[in-house]
Amino acid sequence: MKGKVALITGATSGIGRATAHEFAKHGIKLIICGRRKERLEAICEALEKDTDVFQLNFDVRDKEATFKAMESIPDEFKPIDILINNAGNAHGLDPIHEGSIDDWDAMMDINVKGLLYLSKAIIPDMVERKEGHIINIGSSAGKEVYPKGNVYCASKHAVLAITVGMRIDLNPFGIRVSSICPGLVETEFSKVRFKGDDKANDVYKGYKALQAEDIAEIIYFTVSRPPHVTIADMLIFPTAQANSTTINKT
Ligand code: NDP
Ligand code: 8X3
Repeated sequence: MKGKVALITGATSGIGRATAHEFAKHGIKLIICGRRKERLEAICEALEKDTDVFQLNFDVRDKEATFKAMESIPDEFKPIDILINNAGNAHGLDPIHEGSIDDWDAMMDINVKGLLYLSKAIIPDMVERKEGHIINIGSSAGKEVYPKGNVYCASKHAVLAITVGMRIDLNPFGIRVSSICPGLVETEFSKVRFKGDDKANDVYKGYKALQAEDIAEIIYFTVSRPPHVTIADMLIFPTAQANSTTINKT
């Protein structure tokens, strides 16, 4: 895998950041993306001990900024071999009749449309080269719907439908497409979902949640399979979790 190039969205935190570190250990060159510039700079500095890194600071909701960012990638970081569509979050946890339209817009614009913008910017070159691997970060929330999960679950169901669609349409070109679907992972996810409310602290209490590094290792495993092997879809729970609503808490 040494010398391959991976672009990771949402690399300033959680699963994306852990994946950047995991890839760097294996000498994969990195393009790391996120909105928080200071974090990008600090992460870049840490990763540069192990590999070459280029940072891109943009909001995936912004179509023009996304395409402009992709155009600014220097030749040393091309072609892009691996795209990790990871940027995303839940915003709010409310019954459908009480949900905020701003939250709904954020989830559909970031988790679904942002993923599509990145894909549109990067996949055509993979098609031309008949090579590449796209990993979309789905969720257990893309496979089931839980109370008050409504629009977040819808956004992740969409990610999984897009993943299957990509695998079908890109099949003639030998491009691998995978979805990785975690259950509860202890990241900044709940801080974002609950907008800083103390409720976020309770989500990972009373059991051992997945850690971002657990998912990063699985993502590396997925991209490092031999070229004839595609991991189409993987669902990963913490041992204490059986489904979205069954969690063995002490
Ligand atoms: P974090 O909140 O820790 O990380 C989210 C990342 O997405 C950050 O790097 C953030 O960067 C980036 N991001 C969010 N919004 C935007 C935006 N508008 N433009 C660009 N980047 C953005 O959460 P996780 O690591 O947990 O989440 C990563 C992915 O994993 C998400 O798709 C999430 O849905 C999925 N997931 C998470 C699970 C969990 O339990 N934690 C379980 C299953 C799936 P910045 O703010 O700097 O822009
Ligand atoms: C994140 C997992 O259960 O909070 O996708 O939706 S969950």
